[in-house]
Amino acid sequence: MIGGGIHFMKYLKKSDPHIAKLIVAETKRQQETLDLIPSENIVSSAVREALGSALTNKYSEGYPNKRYYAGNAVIDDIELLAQERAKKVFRLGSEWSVNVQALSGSPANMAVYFALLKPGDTLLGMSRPFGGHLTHGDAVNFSGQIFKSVLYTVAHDGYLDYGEVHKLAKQHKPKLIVAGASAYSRIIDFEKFAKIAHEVGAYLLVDMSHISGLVVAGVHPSPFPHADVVMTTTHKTLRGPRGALIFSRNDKMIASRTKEGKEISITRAIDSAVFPGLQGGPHDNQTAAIAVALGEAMKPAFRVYGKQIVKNAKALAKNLQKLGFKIISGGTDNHLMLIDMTPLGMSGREAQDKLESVGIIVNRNTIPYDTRSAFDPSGIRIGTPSLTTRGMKEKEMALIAGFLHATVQGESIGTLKKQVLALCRKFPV
Ligand code: DSN
Repeated sequence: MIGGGIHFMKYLKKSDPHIAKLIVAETKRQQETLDLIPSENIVSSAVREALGSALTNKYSEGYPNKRYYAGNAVIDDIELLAQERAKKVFRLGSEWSVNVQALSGSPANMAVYFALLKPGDTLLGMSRPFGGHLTHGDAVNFSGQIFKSVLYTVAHDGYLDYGEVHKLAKQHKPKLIVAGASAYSRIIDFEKFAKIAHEVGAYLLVDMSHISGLVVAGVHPSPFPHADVVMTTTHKTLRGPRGALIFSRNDKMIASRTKEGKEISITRAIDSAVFPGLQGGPHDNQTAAIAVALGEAMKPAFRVYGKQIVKNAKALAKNLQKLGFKIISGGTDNHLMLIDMTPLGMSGREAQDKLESVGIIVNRNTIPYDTRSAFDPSGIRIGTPSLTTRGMKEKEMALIAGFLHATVQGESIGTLKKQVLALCRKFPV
């Protein structure tokens, strides 16, 4: 059965069969392939119902109890509940506030930068080809164009080099240090980042988008004891709809942008940067869906889920290594890993295409010190959040490692495709 039961897209199928057909095709693709892209996940039907609800019809510029349009009493309750749950999930005290309106991770980071920095200020972030994110100061992104970005890398062993971060911070005196990654498989030591930030008088932003579900589950150290601002997207290991949360310390002050430059909390500065600085009306259906996902993340089952993501990633890495794959840094502590495909005689792009032909979905990725381009890099990035949501465990990771190996060895595409499909059917979305 495709999608959500007999009523699935009852109206859409009638009113716009073309789009309905495409949605069915994509749903089928998701059901019949193994998704190893570590930033993707599968949301619950409850999250999807909230996303598809009447809340999409409302405009609610402003914040709870301070809206510009009438008719927002219910929306206020929803946004306040989302905030309350976000703080509960990460066990935060009254010194933390949270903004739930940013539309996704990049606009959320942009809001943080616009709140804390002025154009031309220096920020220190992780270099994208070494595992960082575009918005952490990359030259092709606003973050590397509006601000002076200085980028740290990882050492040749694939681990973060905190000595290098310290050296660059002392040399460039950034106003903001960004800790967080999108292709780094090891624990990030937020305490070390905070020490460096304090020494040079920088704010510390932790972008925990990739690992926030692991933080909830207690399988990655929490950034909250150390950071001034913590941003997470809601759709990765946290398993919610697309969106973002910006947590900030409401007891830390900054000069406002007004002529008088009076001191305001960084929370207020971030709220103003989100609205009216960068966005108009929030997506209230998305806010409700985030609240639903946070409600799910509060349940004991989510902790089990987060732990299993890491167990599965470790099992996958071990099995792949046994089969001769070269995993960057020699393994993983979290939900993902990078594989250097060049010893197997292919680029990341070739590997991505071959794997897709048998129904295994990965993304090509640069590896540290890559000599190839981002468009045709040396590696692939794989992870386990989505497979774990489907209920797969260590046994299936061994099977999947075997599929990856057989595929890159050039075994029969038809046979492998059938085996992948059989596994997908055993663990339906
Ligand atoms: N595109 C996301 C990822 O794959 O990590 C980050 O924005």
